[in-house]
Amino acid sequence: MDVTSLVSTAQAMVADGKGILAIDESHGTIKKRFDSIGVECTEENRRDYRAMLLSTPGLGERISGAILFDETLRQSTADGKLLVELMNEAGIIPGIKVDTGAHPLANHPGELVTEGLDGLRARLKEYASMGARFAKWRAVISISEATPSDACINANTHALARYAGLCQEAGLVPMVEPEVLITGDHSLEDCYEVTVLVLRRLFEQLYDQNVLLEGTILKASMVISGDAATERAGYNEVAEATVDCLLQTVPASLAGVVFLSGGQGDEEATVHLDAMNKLGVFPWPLSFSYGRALQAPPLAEWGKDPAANISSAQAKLAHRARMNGLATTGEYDSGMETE
Ligand code: 5MM
Repeated sequence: MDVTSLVSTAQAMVADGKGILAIDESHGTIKKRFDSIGVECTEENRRDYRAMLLSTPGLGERISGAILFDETLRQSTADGKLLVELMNEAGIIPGIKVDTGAHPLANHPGELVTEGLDGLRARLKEYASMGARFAKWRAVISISEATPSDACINANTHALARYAGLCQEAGLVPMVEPEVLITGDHSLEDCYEVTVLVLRRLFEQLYDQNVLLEGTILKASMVISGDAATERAGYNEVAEATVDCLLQTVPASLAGVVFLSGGQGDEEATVHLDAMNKLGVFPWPLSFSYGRALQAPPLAEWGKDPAANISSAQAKLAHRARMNGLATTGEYDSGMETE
């Protein structure tokens, strides 16, 4: 294991003022996004959309890395430049989603387990040879009266730790993502309780698999009320509960924590991150790895006219990246949204 390189890549991913752009949608998910803007989901359109995002002028000032889907890592722009090359020139670290999706967990109705360990060692070797420097694996945990079960938490955190070990063996920084879903009418307190259980189990499993935490990034969900809860907690409550939950569970040696947006509005996700970073200094940087919360405005703009709206869509992405970059140091203010 090349400890020095893992640690320096992980630190670069959470450098001050920067975060991660998640554009690793599988074909089914990107189709949903394209359907929402009336664009056909072809390989060429997926390439053009993602190339448009990655070639945003100055993106590397606020985006340290981007998570790609397998197809994107192999693609070149319309004029023949590999997207990985374009990213390296822009100072954006290439990452890759390596799980093969969440599937029903046997004997546990409504619960999912993320698959993809079979053949992973060979896939990681190939991805590293193609220029990927970090990898992501997402597990999903749902909250309801009957879930999550211990079996679901154990199976998912065990897989995350096995994947993380294989990543480090291949020289890739693992980004471990145990997403506690926002879907449901649960309270902030319910979310806190489940997230503590999941993160405790995750770090036990990472420890068992000898995973180097200094060369690992946690992609966490915020502690937040369910999207159908009648009384949803406010920004400061979310920030305080999330930070408290992390302090209870995450070892100080971890390189950094980046949040997913998980269905929050784009400005809402920025305000939450900023509110956490305004609370003080923590053992690890708190940053972002948003998919929808970074892409919603540029996607909508590009969808109006994909051929003509490249610069205006890029301006939307650059703005959200800047707002979130400021939130990583607690320097965001909602007044900046209209500047
Ligand atoms: C960008 O969406 C990612 C891929 O999702 P699928 O495998 O379901 O197609 C997803 O893993 C994403 O990286 C994270 O969930 C964070 O994205 P959000 O939109 O929650 O910030």
